[in-house]
Amino acid sequence: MKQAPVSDALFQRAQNSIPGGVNSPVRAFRSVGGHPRFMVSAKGPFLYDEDGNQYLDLINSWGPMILGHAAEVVNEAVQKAIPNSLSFGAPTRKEVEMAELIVHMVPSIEKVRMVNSGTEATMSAIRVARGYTGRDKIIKFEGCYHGHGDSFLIAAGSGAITLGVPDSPGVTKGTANDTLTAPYNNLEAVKTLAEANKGQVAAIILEPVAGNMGLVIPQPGFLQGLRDLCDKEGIVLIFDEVMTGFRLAPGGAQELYGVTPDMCTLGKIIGGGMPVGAYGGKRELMDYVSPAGPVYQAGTLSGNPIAMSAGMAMLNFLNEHPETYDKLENTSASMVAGMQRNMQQLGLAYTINRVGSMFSIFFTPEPVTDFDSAKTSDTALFGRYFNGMLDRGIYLAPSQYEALFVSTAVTDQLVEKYVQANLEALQEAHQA
Ligand code: KE4
Repeated sequence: MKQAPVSDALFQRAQNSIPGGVNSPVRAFRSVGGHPRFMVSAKGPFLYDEDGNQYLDLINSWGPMILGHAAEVVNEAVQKAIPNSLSFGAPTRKEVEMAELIVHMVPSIEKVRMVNSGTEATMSAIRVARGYTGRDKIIKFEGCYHGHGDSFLIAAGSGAITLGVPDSPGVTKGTANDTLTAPYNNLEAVKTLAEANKGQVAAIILEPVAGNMGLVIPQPGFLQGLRDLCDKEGIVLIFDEVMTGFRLAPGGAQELYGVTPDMCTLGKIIGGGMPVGAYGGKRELMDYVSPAGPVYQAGTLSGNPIAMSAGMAMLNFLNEHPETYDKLENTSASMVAGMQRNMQQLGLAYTINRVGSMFSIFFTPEPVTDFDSAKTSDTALFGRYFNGMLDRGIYLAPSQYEALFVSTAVTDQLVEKYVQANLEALQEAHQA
């Protein structure tokens, strides 16, 4: 058992001044037991905590650190920008260059607005859809998480389901009434909702590959079916690519699956580790955004020069090195193949879903294609497995309902270390 007395003491102390001792709920380890490790540094594939423990990182800041931690190309860009002041609150050349780069990389984006988080991006995108269509309702999918905006905390995934509050208190009935939900991968259910609310649905928003109920893959025809339905009904199709953007391909899941939404939201990798979100889409939609149009949205630190420097360094690298995605595919496929071999050896048959460098193991033998099937997982067993991996220096997402994110810093040797730890942690978790 890796001891972490300094982290434990810090966690105790943190509870006096921060709700739950953390600045984002899923970090608190509530669903897996034990106490969170307080990190002091990270480099490449490794995290280092306050007690000097080293961990192979498979969260990578929940996605952003696709090149591993403290990537030279990003750090150099930030160090170069810092002496010129951290913020102006005025337009800069970098924002124009960043917007042009995103337009170049992301198929659906003709114009883009920078914000400071994925939550801001999704909140703003549905406001534009509502302003443009004059309609009030949105359709989201059970288990998808689009940040903590009121409209989305209905059947929400990620930390909301991890902590048992998929429908958060504090969200008004009026707001909740305008959010309709359907099971992921169930096109008929969406068509029924759209028919029953004809002319009232402004947008359908989804994670084109879901990462917030664990990893759930869109079934053949699902994304295209939503595209066709939106075309038919005049509904704005929004892909929330905060997780998948720049991760599954330079142009995200919309490039990988060849389905182009009307708008898309971005975050995580786009900032290279700095707080950045963005929403963009067709010119006719984005020209509704203030000050070009009537839909108001603003932000003091939007397009911040330091964040733009980090984000542009990251996106330029990914744009100029498409071979990065082949490397991530090979590494991730090797990790999952090793896990499959381990389960065969142990006579276990749990479900593993993977797309590119995102994957999840579900402690259920059922195929996992939506929220209900994800919830057949044994979360207590997941908790034991998680802690077994942590003890072996492997840092996983502390929830059954999250995806893992592989970075280019994971070497073949580290794949072997991961696979060996997986074997031992699976064995140990089943002995308890
Ligand atoms: P942020 O507001 O946390 O930057 O982004 C919200 C968001 C929006 N859309 C998708 C698809 C997302 O995955 C997220 C945030 N992801 C979670 C991880 N499941 C962030 C981790 C956390 O909440 O601490």
